[in-house]
Amino acid sequence: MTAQAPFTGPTAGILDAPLVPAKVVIVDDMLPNALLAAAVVERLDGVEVEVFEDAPEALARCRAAPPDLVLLDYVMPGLDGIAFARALRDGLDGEFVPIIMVTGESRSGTLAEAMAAGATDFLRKPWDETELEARARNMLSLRRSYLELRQKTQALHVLATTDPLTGILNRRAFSEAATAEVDRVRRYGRPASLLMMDIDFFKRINDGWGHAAGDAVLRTFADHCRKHLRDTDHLGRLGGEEFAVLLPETDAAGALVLAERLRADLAAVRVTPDDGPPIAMTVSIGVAEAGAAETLDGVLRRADAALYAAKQAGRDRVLLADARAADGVA
Ligand code: GH3
Ligand code: MG
Repeated sequence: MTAQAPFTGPTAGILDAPLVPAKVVIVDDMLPNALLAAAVVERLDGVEVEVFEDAPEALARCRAAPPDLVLLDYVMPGLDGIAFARALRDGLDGEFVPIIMVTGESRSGTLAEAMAAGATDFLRKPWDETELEARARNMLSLRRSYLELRQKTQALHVLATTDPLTGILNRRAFSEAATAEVDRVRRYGRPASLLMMDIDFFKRINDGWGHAAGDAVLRTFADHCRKHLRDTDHLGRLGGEEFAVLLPETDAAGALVLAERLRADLAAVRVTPDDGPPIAMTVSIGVAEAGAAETLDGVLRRADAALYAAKQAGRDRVLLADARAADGVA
């Protein structure tokens, strides 16, 4: 099984990703031209320039690691500026990388053609140094605004889908992911199972050791589950001390094995808050395999009933839901 990455903060690694140095790629089959332009662009603060004489090689580089700006010659043998711009735009999956098309071509329509192919700006040869510098600065600032906006959008997405205490999916994000999997069961006949998990006598932990210790137990519980699950499994906190896992491509037998392993290993875990003795916990788990025509609500209801039965039977145990209910049999 592949362990999922531990939670280190809701937006860690997104908002603090560095935006400098800015990478500028210059593509021109005439090396002296490219070097002249490089000398000008390198004057800008925090800029690193890479020069390419070979357009296909430059395109491969830009697709593998999108730069922050491309200065592109219009007329080149093999792959010209228009074809390059088009191929780059199509290969970036919506990512915005500004392109300044550089050309001595004075034919009318060249500008419109370059823009239609994906160029953001345009510079006529022979170019003026201050004009090149100003256009490069503008395009880099546009790219920076784009990257900042993208980071903030990604961070907002994480905040909207993550439970802040544990870092796993919140109820809404879990429901969305689980609904998609249950739909796959109906459409393609693939198996999927659901675990409903509830920590036993959690109220006693809160009452005995305080809310902060209770929170530490919840975090440890989520980390423990994360470690036992695959990247393709969906783990969510439905609220309080109730958690759920949707296991794609897993039938009831497989889900029972996993649930039993989670339960048994968790009973051996100890949470050690700063100023208290180690705290042990147990969990009760209800397991249900999605029926061929069932909705997520139906699977959740059956798994919940099995969880309730596990609590009634003494807690710290795994019970399988009644499969007949999934077929509409009362
Ligand atoms: P059972 O074995 O039947 O599940 O008993 P229980 O005590 O675990 O269940 P009960 O539903 O009675 O208590 C759940 C408690 O969880 C009550 C509530 O105050 C607490 N709780 C809910 N959300 C949080 C949270 O985010 N942090 C902490 N520390 N406690 C929480
Ligand atoms: Mg409980």
